[in-house]
Amino acid sequence: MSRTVSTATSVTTGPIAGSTKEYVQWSDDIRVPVRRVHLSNGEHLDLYDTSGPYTDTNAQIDVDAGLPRIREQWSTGKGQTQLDAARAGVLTPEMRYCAAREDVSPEFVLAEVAAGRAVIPANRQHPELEPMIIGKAFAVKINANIGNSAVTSSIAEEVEKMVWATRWGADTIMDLSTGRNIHETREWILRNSPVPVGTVPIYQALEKVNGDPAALTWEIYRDTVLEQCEQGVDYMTVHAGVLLRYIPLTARRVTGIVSRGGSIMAAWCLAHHRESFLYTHFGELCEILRRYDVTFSLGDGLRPGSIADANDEAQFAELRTLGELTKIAKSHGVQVMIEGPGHVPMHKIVENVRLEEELCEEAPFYTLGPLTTDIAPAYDHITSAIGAAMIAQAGTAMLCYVTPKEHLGLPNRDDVKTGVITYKIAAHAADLAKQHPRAQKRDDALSKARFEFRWHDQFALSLDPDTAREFHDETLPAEPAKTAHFCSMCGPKFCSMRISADVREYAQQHGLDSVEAIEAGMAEKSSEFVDAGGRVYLPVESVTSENR
Ligand code: IRN
Ligand code: FE2
Repeated sequence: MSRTVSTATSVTTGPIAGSTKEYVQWSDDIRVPVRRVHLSNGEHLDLYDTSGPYTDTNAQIDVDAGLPRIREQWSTGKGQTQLDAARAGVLTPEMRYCAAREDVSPEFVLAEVAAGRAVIPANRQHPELEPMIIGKAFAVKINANIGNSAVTSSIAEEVEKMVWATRWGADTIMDLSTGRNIHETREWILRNSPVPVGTVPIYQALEKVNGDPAALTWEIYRDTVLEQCEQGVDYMTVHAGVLLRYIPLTARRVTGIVSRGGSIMAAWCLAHHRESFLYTHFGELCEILRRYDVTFSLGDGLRPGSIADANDEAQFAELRTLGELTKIAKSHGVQVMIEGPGHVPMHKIVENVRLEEELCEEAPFYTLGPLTTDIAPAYDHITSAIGAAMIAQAGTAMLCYVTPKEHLGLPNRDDVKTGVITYKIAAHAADLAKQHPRAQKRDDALSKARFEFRWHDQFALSLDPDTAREFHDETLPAEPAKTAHFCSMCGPKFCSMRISADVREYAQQHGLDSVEAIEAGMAEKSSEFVDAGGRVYLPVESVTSENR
């Protein structure tokens, strides 16, 4: 291993409150992780789990040694990519693993991969990976971007951000490190990451030429890609759709080119007045990625960076080129997803999915939000989660998170958690709207717990049990309040949940069904009201504990 920098790192371990990490044995060679939520009524619910061994109390975590290399024992087809195998009708262990996690048949996974509607980003050199699938027929996934910049953050912090992001539900992470120690940072992240790791190789290539885009060459880029493939990167953003002739289309935009990779390639094209080397060498690039089964994430270098620029000619011209490149990549047996915007007002969101599917053969769409308004810096996790939920409902397969620091600075650990939880909400809301068969189970379990005042269960089933509990305990910290039939929002008298439970009880006692009970209860209340003088506001002295 080429790790020269010691991290002396410690990462967050231990189960998420109210749950344990379990493994469900699916077949001789495959056991899939679940987060098992234990409920006070003796029931339990198994949830999709992205957190790796870090939440397993029985696991020995040694960041220096890296995670167990589970895929080493698997007999993945020699020299075949997942796409090749699927097309040949061969079920790989990775496909079976994904099927088990998603609770669908392996044949269904195979069919979606073969059609290019789903991808399994799994570099042969990343044996620590717990494989996952990205496609619109499966649960919507989320990605968390981490990575240091030249100005801030150490390797240890980045490893912890990866562990932290996956703990809260990040399905993949992207290491967007720039500055020094890019290679070492990535090595530590990869050897410890249970989820696919994505990168944008042009960032490291740019470091190699001291930040001067004009000094980039195909050879420098190619060698960087090879270096990252060797390390085990599972998918790579490649901004190969930024063509020389598209650059003038951005001239009159409000925010020009906002993609980092897009602007690097535009600068290169203009400096040399030549077509992008990513485009002219695309076939060669396919052959490299194919050898490792690295998945393309074709970058949206011309995505809109403001509401004013959404769905413009530059954006859609690039998308057409990405469609052309999708076909080429697939003809080489390489898996592909397509990156999407950006900043898009709500009424222009669905059009993006429709066009992507039409132009790119329904390759999984992977979007950055989109932000639905530009006016809320510091709250762009919210402006973008609105767009993310909508675009995922329309068919986006993976959402790239946005943190509260978007446009403002590098996210810290708290921002990472906020971004992940916010995007889990968007993804899950979309799963519900798409009527994903398993999605509603969790809502139903939580609602039932809420209605029955099982506070511990409500916390345990929530996306962020720690914060839910903390908020509850701010006003009612005592243990008896964990079974009390109210919280401090409405107090004991005005709790709608308590009142409807009372209505049910009334019905049972009087042998009535609920509608009758409500009518009878209403009539009883109404005569109480009339008897008390028929006034909405009573004089203070007439208020007793009975009619308050
Ligand atoms: C996702 C969709 N569109 C862009 N992204 C992510 O943005 C991409 O996956 C990567 O994490 C980052 C690349 O940013 P630039 O280089 O396009 O700004
Ligand atoms: Fe932006």
